[in-house]
Amino acid sequence: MTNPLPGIPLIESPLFPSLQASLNLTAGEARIAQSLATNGFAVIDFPDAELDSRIARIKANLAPRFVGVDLNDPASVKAGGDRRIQDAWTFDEDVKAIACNQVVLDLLGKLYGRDAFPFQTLNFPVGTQQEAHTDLVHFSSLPERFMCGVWLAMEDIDADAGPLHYWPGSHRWPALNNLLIGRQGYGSKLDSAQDPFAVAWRALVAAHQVEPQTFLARKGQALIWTANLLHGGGWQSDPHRTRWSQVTHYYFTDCIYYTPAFSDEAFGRLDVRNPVSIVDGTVHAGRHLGQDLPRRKKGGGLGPRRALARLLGR
Ligand SMILES: O=C(O)CCC(=O)C(=O)O
Ligand SMILES: [Fe+2]
Repeated sequence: MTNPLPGIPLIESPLFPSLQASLNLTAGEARIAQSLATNGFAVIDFPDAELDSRIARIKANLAPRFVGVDLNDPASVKAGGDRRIQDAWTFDEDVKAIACNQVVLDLLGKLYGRDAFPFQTLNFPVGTQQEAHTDLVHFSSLPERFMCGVWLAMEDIDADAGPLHYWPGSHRWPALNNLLIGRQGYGSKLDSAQDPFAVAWRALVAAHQVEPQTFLARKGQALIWTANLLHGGGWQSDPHRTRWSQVTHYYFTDCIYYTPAFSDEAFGRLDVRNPVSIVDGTVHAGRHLGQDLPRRKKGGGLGPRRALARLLGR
């Protein structure tokens, strides 16, 4: 069947049930697809025969780099030390190998209907206790939702270590941006890009009366989340626990990439991103239907508004 809605990721499409037949999914892939479509997340065993040794090397390499943190006493992290390293793939081959896992890339490509590429890694030695959010307010695309996260447990994670939690089905709630919350964001400065959306997310949780689920992961399990799934880091009730984990954020090809929190779509003012593929260093400046997003030239070139208008053929 030809897909009449190629601008919606396959697993998020209302047409997925009829499109699925032409995808030749294995039974395992079909289970993952079903979980992503229904719940907005799916749990997998991370497909890497060398995973245990990679994890051991990553911990040894990264532990000394968390400035101000003694990982024999994880409570020290709460006293102001680093709790994450962004883009360790630039100096750690094992972090990079996890981000570039070919089985995961092939799976995501099949389930979304466009090629996936990893563009950011985050490594955590302890729980983040990050407020509930969707990744979509940080990393969106045109068309929408061509983004996902893969969160890997690098040790067994108990309830008191601040596990990942998420609201099943919340990926079907409105994809919040500044238009929806009545805010102008272009050029604004925020300590955290997700802060202005917190009130609306709380209201949506209350309205849907959905309880969060907690991922009590075994080492080597991973959770794929869709761009609009509400998730966060749970409360770490035991400050002495580590919670080693890696998140890789993925985009998909042939999209415009931008940050909704700092954009005003109504005025055509997009905070455009040019994500770099961790696989091969390719810069993915936005593209739509194979056509590049015209670059804004300094001193009188195309503004984002004219650029978008031209891109859309107007
Ligand atoms: O690991 C966590 O607690 C949350 C991380 C997260 O939300 C993210 O990296 O997008
Ligand atoms: Fe997130």
